[in-house]
Amino acid sequence: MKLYGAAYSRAGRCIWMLEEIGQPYDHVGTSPRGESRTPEMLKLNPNGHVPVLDDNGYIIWESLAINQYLAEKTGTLWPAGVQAHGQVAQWSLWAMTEVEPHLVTMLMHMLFLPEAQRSAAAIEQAKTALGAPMNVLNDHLAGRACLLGGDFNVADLNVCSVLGLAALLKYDLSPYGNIGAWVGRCMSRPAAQRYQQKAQEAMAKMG
Ligand SMILES: N[C@@H](CCC(=O)N[C@@H](CS)C(=O)NCC(=O)O)C(=O)O
Repeated sequence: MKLYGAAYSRAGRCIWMLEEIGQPYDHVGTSPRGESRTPEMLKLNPNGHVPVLDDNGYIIWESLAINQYLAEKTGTLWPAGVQAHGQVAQWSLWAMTEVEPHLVTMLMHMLFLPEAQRSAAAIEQAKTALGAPMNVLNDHLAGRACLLGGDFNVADLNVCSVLGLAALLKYDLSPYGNIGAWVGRCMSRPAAQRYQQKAQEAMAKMG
């Protein structure tokens, strides 16, 4: 099993999953400056993005799909039953489509774009738009320890790892008490701590 992508990038989501599985894996930490677009990498993922997982010649990309594949393949954090599998896909796709774009807009305009291209209006618009899905998640978590109501599973890992971008932005979770408590529980898992450690080390190396 070989995972490509820096631990501080979206590949970190899959590192968290691989750490939960607990089997040895190889990690190739590509730099964000073009290393995911070399001819070799484009053969693995024609989008030029990481993460990419190479499981003994079987190639899969898209961070949350990789995690779902790993969960089903190993039976780790994989709930039983077709309806639960539907819920895993539902929450993972929701996080990727309803939450992540707003966080990415904020990230770009708060941290990544050159100063002259940053827009306070774009940040405000994204923050406002994010309120709706955050309320949905906060309401859903009322009286539930985990997304599907039972134990922590890959749906929690996927959604929580997308919300990890909010931590990077120091996004105030205090209006969303259920989300804050759930994120705290998810991130205190030993595998999540190991992933965070790797992400911090990779970030420090990048300078
Ligand atoms: N939806 C994809 C997004 C992948 C993505 O955009 N990855 C970024 C790193 S976080 C990347 O590879 N950027 C380098 C590039 O586009 O050259 C996923 O979740 O895997």
